[in-house]
Amino acid sequence: MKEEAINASHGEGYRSGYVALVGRPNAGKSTLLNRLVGEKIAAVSNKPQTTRYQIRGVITRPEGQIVMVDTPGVHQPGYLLNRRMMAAVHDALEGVDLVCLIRDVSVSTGNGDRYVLDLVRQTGKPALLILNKVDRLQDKSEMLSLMEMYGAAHEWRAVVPISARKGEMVDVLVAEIIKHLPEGEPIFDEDELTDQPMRAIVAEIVREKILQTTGEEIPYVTAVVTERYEEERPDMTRIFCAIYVERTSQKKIIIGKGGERLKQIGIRARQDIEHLLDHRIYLELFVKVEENWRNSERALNELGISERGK
Ligand SMILES: Nc1nc2c(ncn2[C@@H]2O[C@H](COP(=O)(O)OP(=O)(O)OP(=O)(O)O)[C@@H](O)[C@H]2O)c(=O)[nH]1
Ligand SMILES: [Mg+2]
Repeated sequence: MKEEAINASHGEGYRSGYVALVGRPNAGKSTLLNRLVGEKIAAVSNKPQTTRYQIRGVITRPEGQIVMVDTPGVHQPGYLLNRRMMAAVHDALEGVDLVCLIRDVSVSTGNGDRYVLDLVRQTGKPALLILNKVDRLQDKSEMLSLMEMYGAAHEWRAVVPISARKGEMVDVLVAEIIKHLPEGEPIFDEDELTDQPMRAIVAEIVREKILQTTGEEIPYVTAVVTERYEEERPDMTRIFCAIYVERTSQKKIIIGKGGERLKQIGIRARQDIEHLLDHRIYLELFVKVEENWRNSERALNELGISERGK
């Protein structure tokens, strides 16, 4: 009886599976994930190396379900933090049914792009090529040479030009991805959007606001952890987040003159978190100095950036 009910709801030919989004830093992976899920679950910024661990988003359609795994941008690791970020990429590639290479069409091809291409080829898994940021191209024919180059290097199941920011062609992309997944039942409940706990999403939103309101140096030395998350009433959550930096001078930058920058970070983060929770919150942020946390195993473990990249 139960089986019949499941078949009746999903029908034959329903497809589901895990899909990895890989690419260079800044290619627009997290923007695409948020767009497909319909909520902000991953931090986005114009600074490279924004994403630090795997973030899974669930996209459910009548034809199938995609569990999309967003990964850190591929880069050369320096600190232990960066080695763990790259471990997250390798781990994601191992665990998925389909790989999506996402390429920013508005920047020229470099060694990093060839490296990512090799990484995808080495998996031996079916792969899709996503050409992102087409809205930034004056002349769409510029894309032809990219298509030629990538087409000569690998046999793609499909090549889909999109704008993740504007949402152009993303429905076509979803349909294409589902087509290449194995037949199977949904992996997550329909109303689940991510496997990330709220505490982690909140920390990422705060970090995003820091990245968006500070200059070049701060993003790399900042980490955020939600220390307390108290659901006081159904319509009121109290959240306390610690912002880690490596030096007192960096702490001063984040706090800003008279506390102004930290206040702005808090206001912006609160708006997004309230939108996500659909009720008001109390958000308190404080800045802590932890020297060399990027090379500290203990600090990284506490921040949830584990060896397996999850
Ligand atoms: N014009 C334009 N900008 C985009 C598009 N998609 C993403 N961006 C911008 O590109 C920047 C990087 O976006 P992210 O989504 O953070 O990129 P990412 O690939 O997740 O980056 P990492 O996490 O650092 O690897 C942000 O400023 C986005 O707003 C797009 O389709 N068009
Ligand atoms: Mg990202």
